[in-house]
Amino acid sequence: MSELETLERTLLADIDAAGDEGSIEAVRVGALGKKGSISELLKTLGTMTPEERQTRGAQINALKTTVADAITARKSALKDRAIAERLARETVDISLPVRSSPVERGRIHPISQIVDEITAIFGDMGFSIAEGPDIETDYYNFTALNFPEGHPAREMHDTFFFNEDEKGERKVLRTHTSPVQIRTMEAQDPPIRIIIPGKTYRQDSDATHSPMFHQVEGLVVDKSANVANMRWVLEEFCKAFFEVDQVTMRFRPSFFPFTEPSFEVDIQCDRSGPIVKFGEGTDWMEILGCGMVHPNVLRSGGLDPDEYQGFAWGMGLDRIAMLKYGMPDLRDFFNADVRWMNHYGFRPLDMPTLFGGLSA
Ligand code: 2NL
Repeated sequence: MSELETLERTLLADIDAAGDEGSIEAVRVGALGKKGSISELLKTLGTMTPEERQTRGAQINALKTTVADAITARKSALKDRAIAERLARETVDISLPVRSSPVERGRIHPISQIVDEITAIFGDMGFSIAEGPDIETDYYNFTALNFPEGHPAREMHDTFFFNEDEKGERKVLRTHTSPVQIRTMEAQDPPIRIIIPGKTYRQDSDATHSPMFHQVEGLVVDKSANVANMRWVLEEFCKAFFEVDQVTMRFRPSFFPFTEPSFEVDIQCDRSGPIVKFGEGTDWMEILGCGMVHPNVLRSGGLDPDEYQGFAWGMGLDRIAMLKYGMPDLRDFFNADVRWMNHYGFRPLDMPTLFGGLSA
């Protein structure tokens, strides 16, 4: 057997024996690499006579082609085998549950939950929701609400003012949602029964105050609205909201520029334990302010105070939400921390209703 035939047999046997892509590559380098056995043979062609080169050269090149083809075929076979093995090994467990949908995993922010609860309660009493702009004119935020120019109450609101516009007017971030009531009175004839949930702004920031906070105000205007009606509405609201059968409420005289008379309202509660309990106990907690709409405010809304009267109230939502759902720090409300939301948030499909329970 010639030297070339021996080499061919050895190489083909090595190729056959190579069990993975690493070893077949080693065979290729050993034969066809720069210093491989076949490459070394090709280098000897230069030292041969032309006749020798014709026969020997052809033989070496034939050997090279045979070996290269065998390597390619073996490589492809090994690749196929690897894929087949992987397919046999890897299985998809079609019985695994799919990841739940965002509708299941998402959470409703406690403030949104509180707004949904309050609108469910007042919606049931025949109120509708009104909304208005966060950026207001000085007129709607103050003047129309019976805050005279230069009155100290304007300063008390710690207002965020915009720079003067070309007309010399300074817009404000609304300090309460009351401008929406003025806009509603202008646009719609009594009877009016609306609640206004929304964002409000004051320059104040610490553990219990955020420069942006949430309010719900309410307004009733008709020909006979009175303090007794107001008291009933607010008591019904508190019973539904705190999910108790009875509440005891205390109406203390107070002052707001837009109401006369004005009251601050406390509800009786028990603060001795770790969480506040409503409808029992001997403590009082302030939850809202209210009053009969001031005649000047009715006039601002285009209504004749000799024909119409109304009552209104306002409550801050952030503190109420902290109380109802036991969240210790107001600042967490606005940190957008998904862990906090998973803990305190509400399931999106559990819409609060009076028949199904508000926060069950
Ligand atoms: C509070 C007190 C209150 C009102 C808001 C109101 C609005 C109009 C006319 C009359 Cl247009 N009143 N709103 C009335 C009384 C109290 O809010 O402590 N809020 C957090």
